[in-house]
Amino acid sequence: SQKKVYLAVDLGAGSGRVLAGEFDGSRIELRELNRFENTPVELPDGWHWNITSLYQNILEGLKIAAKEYGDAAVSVGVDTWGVDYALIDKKGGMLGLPYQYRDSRTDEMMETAYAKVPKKEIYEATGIQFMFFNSIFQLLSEVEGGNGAIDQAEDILFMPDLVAYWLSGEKSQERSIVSTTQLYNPVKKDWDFDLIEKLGLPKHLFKKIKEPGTELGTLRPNVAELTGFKNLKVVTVAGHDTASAVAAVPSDAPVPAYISSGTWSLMGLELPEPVISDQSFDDAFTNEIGINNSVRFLKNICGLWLVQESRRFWLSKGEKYEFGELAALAGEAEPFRSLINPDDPRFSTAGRMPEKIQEFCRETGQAVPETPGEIVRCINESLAMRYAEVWDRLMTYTDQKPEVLHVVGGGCQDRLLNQFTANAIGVTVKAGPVEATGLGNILAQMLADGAISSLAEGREIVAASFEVEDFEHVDDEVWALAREKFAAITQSA
Ligand code: LFR
Repeated sequence: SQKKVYLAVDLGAGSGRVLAGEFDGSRIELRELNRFENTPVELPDGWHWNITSLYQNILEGLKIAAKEYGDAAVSVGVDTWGVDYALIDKKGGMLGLPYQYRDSRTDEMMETAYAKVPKKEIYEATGIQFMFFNSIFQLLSEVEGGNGAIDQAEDILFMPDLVAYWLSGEKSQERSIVSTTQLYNPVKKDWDFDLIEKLGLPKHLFKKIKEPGTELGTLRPNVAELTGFKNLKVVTVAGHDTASAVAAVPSDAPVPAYISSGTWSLMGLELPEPVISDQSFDDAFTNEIGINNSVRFLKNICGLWLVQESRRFWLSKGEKYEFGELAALAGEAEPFRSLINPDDPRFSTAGRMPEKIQEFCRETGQAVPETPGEIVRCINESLAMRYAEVWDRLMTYTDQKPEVLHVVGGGCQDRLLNQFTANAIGVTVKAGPVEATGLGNILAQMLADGAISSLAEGREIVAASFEVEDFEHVDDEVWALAREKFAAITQSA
């Protein structure tokens, strides 16, 4: 039968890509059409995303797709990282470059918010873990800072919605990305207007929420002409990258367990309903929304940001290392020499990463890692320790102890980390697919197009189409000892 092609624009905090998913009726074959770096820029008012440069790279990818596939291409969907947004004026223009979520303008905004609405009340309304960069705190900083843009804004478009708007001319607010704002109520399944009002945020910005898989239209005439497409549809997908990644986890378990591994490690369970309790508040678990209103009950763990930032630091000193090289060096380094708490706040901002890691080790009275191999070994072991800690908390929320942990996304190529993860937790790690996010994006389009009739069917197709690699746990007592050491260090630091 005739192949159908679905195009995925997938923007991560580190890099972006345009992918084509060729579906022959039983399998998906993925092709990468364009891949590009995502490098934020520092301007006098702070850190921003270079979104127009990303947009040009997206158009380049679409041009290649038009040449390659023409009318066989059905639609395009866009997913990105969460929480960030552009404010839009009444003519549809963007009011300033979107801020990068790690920018410091949200400093102190958590306290400002809690003075208006108690922390616990915000959690009960939204079920979202508290992170300084959530849209709730970014927007509050604009209102409190007397930022002119927020007063002029007619619309707010989150990053995937912004790109879909530039492609189609249609504005939307899609449910999965909306759920990352911490202004969405997953029980009411709508914006929490109570919360929005109490915080003094402009209510008119928050519109009717669209489902993933909604057709927005076709490419704008200018975009069609530029790329060479005639009738390419633009469809909302699960616009939050993590939602798309988890949609493509090749699992048929009733409660899939996963890590979406990239800049962040998003570790959690997929549940049918949100869990918002005193315990989930204390444990700081989040309830983000996916396709069919499924819930990603998870925690953000610092992730390979630690390696990305270390690599960037070494590069600035004239030492260039590929990720594979660093993994090899880490593999040769001495085991369990030093551990860090990956989620220590000092690691959440950019810059000086190897030095910050050394400082942490010094302060906690451990051997100080010096070489890139020692530092990346320390990061990998520490991440595995942290995964095990979060896993133990997660398991208190389900009776069905999962025997398998799926690791998907770019970070699942880190084989050393996969093995450490299996050992530290005592489960089988199934690694892959690498492009889960792009695949989840494509599955939402296939659902919209009727090529598949359920997400379960989509997951079966993913499982049939892509290799996953199993990592069995090695039950060496050094891992149990290391976990004790880790607990002591993270409590003392
Ligand atoms: C991963 C991710 C996480 C979100 C973080 C910031 O790319 O989307 O889910 O917490 O980026 O938006």
